[in-house]
Amino acid sequence: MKLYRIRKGILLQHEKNSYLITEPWDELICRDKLHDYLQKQVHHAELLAPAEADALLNSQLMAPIGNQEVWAAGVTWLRSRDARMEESKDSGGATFYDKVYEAERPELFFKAQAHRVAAHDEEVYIRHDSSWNVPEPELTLFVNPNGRIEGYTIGNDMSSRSIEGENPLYLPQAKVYQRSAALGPCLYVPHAPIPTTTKIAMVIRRAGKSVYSGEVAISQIKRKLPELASWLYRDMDFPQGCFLMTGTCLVPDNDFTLAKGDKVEITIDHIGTLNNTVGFKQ
Ligand code: DO4
Ligand code: MG
Repeated sequence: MKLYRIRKGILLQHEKNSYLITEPWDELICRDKLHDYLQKQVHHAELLAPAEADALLNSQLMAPIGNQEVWAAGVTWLRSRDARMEESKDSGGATFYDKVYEAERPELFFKAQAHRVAAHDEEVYIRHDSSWNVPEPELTLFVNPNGRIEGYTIGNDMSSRSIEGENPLYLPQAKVYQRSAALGPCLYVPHAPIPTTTKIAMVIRRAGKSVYSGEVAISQIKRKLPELASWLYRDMDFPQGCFLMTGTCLVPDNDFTLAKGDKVEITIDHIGTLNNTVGFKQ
């Protein structure tokens, strides 16, 4: 089942049908056993004609987030560890990435509040004071207030490699700024955990031409998804639940940096495709 947050309410897609739900977003997604609850809603909700559902999705789509915080895990894939070790070798910071990849405690960092998050088809930003910028395509968990993973969405953890590479203590500036995160297009709520065969793919296009493409299966992640959620919920409450980006596996070569106008297309099996254009804060 897929939940799309639209200005008029919530559009629920189930077996090729679309329904309109008017319950508040935060209240709905925070329910335990969300999939079972949604299955019951199908009998009460308003059925939308296909053309009406398409029109709503094309004109009213928002990021699938209400009052939740967005957090992120880092260095959960070998490729991310290696890229970070390379970018920080001159600052002497490389060893920290190596250590955290092997450690029991994962790297977790605060990423965004909802007002800094871009929706599908909106612009994501690069910082004016950063010379080396990349998107990070990440499977993103929705963890409810009781710490249960109830849904999944696609996340883009936009990052400044020049700022993080200069000094790992600059991580919050490399990671947290206006529109440094994108989420969407929907919240996917399956009846069972997402399979490990699920693939994450990213294409970056410049002036219509592909300048990067890559694909990986989530089976290659170093840590278990519930393990990441349970570390995040240690000694912290999330009354509205929380979105947790689970780390990147696809990192363009070191000579690549994003430019204004680039189109970033991230696809995750079962969930869909998140499209964003790169820009700057005005
Ligand atoms: O250690 C810095 C951030 C790592 C990260 O965002 C990732 O691995 O995806
Ligand atoms: Mg990341």
